Amino acid sequence: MTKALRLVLGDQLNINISSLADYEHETDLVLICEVNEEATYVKHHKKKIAFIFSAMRHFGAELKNNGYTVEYSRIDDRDNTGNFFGEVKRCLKKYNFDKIVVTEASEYRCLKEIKSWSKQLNCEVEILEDDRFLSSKNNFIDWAQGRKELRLENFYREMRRKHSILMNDKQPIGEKWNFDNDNRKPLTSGIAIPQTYKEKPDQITQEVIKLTAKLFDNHFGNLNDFHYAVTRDQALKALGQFIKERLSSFGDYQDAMLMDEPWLYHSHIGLYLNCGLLLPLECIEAAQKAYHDEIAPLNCVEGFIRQILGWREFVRGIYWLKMPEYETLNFFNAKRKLPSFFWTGNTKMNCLKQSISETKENAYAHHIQRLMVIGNFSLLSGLNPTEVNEWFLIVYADAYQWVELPNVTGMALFADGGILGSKPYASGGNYINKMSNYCKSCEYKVSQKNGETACPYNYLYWNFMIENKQKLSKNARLSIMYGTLNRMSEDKIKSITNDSRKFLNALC
Ligand code: FAD
Ligand code: DLZ
Ligand code: SF4
Repeated sequence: MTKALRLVLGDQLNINISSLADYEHETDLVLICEVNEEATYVKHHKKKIAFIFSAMRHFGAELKNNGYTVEYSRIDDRDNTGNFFGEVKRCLKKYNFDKIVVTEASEYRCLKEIKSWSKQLNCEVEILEDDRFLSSKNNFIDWAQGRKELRLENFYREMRRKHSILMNDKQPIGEKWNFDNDNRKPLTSGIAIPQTYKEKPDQITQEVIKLTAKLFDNHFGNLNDFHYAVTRDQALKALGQFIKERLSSFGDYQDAMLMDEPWLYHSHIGLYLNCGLLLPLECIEAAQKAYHDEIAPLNCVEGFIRQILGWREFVRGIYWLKMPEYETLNFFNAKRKLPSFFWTGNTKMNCLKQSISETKENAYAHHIQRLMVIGNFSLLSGLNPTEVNEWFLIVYADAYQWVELPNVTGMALFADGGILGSKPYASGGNYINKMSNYCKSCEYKVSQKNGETACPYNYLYWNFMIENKQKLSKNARLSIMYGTLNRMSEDKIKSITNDSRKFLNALC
C-alpha cells in the first residue's frame, strides 16, 4: 500500500481540500506546520499571524477528532526547521513515505518551491488542483484566449450563466446583470449599524496571541480585541450573521465610509474564504437563498455575489495568467518610497488617518478604504508598486499574493497598464467627501483646490493627469478629464504642480 504524506498549508484549512480526498486512514499522515519563513517573508500584521495559527491549530484538532493522523509543527517547537521544505524533510525522515501529496499552493512563490521538492527529496510529489475555486486556471486561460481585453463584466456574466446563479433560464433575474448604479449611497453618522461577528478567544487562541506577541513583536498591528472566527463552524456563523443582519444593506452602502465605523455593512468573510474555512459557492448560494426568501433585495444580493463569483475568481485568473511578470509591472514608472505614516496612521489627512489606524487595529479595511483612500493616494503620489504591494500583503488578514497583487497592481495602481481595468481609479477629494464624513473633521479643506490648506487629493489628481498625459490621454474613458486639463490656464497648472511638488517633497 502506498504511504502518503499529505501536506496542508495554512490557507487550505478545509476537510474537503483535494489533498485529503483519498486519504487512507491506515497508512497516511497529514502534516500541518507553523513555520517562521511564512510568518516573516513579509512581516505580516500580528492579528493576521494569530488568526492563521489559531485557525491552523483548530483545524489540526478537528482532523484528529475525525480520526486523521496529524503531525502538527508548532512555531516554538525546538526542532522546527522554520520552513515548509525542512518540515516535510523532517517528517519524511521520521516516518518514511512513498509520496507527498499537496493541493497546489495559492501563491506563485510557494508553488514554485514545492515543484522543486521531488528532485531535492528524491520522492514523488503529487500536486493536485485547488478545486475550491469556481473557475479553474485552465478555464480562465480558455476564456481569456483570443480576447482583445479581459474585463470583469464579460467574465462575470459567463460565470453567472455557467453556474446558473441569479438566472431566469438564460436571462439574469431582474433583467439586469449589474445593479451598481443603485449602490452608491452615502451613510449618515448616528445610524445603528449591526455589529460584526465577534468570537471570544478560547484557550488555543489566547495561547497563540501570547506567542505572536512574543515572537513577532516588531511586526505591524495590534493584537488586542481579537474576535475573529477560527473554526469552520464559527466562520459559518459569521456568514449567517451577515446574511441575516447586513446583506439587505450591503449593496446600498457598499461604497460608503464613516468615521470610527470600520465594519459597516460588509461581510468581513474574506479572511475565512481565503484560508479555507468558507467555500465560495456556499457563500454565493446563501446570498441567493436570501434573495428568494425575501431577506435581502436584488441589488444587495447581486452586488455581493458579483464580488465573489466575479471579482474574486477574475483576479485569481489574471494572477495565474500573468505571473511571474505581473509582479514586476510599473506602467507609470512610479518610484516614490512609502511614506512613514503608512505604518503609524500619523497624518493630517483624516481619510488616510482613519483607514490606516483601522487597518492597524483590525487587519481589515473595507474595499473603498483600500481602493479610493489608500490605493488612490498611492497612485496619485507615484508610490513604488513593489512597496505598495508589500504593504497591502502585510496589513490585511485576507491578504495572499494571488488576490492582493492584482487588486493593488491592477485595480488600485494601474501599474499593469490596463490588463485588469480600463482606466485608473484616480480621483480628487470630492469622491471621498461624497461617500464619507471624513472631510468634515479634516485639517485640509476639500473645497479648496490649491494652497497650503487645500485637500492634497485635489491637486495631486491633476498633477497625476499632467505627469502621465502621454500614457493616458488616448484613453477614451479619460477624454473629458483631458478636455478639462487642456482648457486650464498656465497659472492654474503652475499652482497644481507647485503644490504637488511641495507636498510630495515633504513626504517621508
Ligand atoms: P465584502 O465587501 O463583504 O465582499 C465580499 C467578498 O467578495 C470578500 O470577502 C472577497 O472574498 C470578495 N471580494 C470583494 N472584492 C474583491 C476583489 N476586488 N478581489 C477579490 N475578491 C473580492 N481582497 C482579498 O481577499 N485579499 C486582499 O489582499 C485584498 N487586497 C486588496 C487591495 C486593494 C488595493 C483593493 C482595492 C482591494 C483588495 N481586496 C482584497 C478586495 C476587497 O477589498 C476585499 O476582498 C474586501 O474588502 C474584504 O472585506 P469583506 O470580506 O468585508 O468583503
Ligand atoms: C500566511 C501564513 C502564515 C503567516 N504562516 C503560515 C504557516 O506558518 N504555515 C502555513 O502552512 N501557512 C502559513 N501562512 C499561509 C501561507 O503563506 C500560504 O499557505 C502559502 O503562501 C500559499 O501559497
Ligand atoms: Fe481626505 Fe482631503 Fe477629505 Fe481630508 S479633505 S479627509 S485629505 S479627502
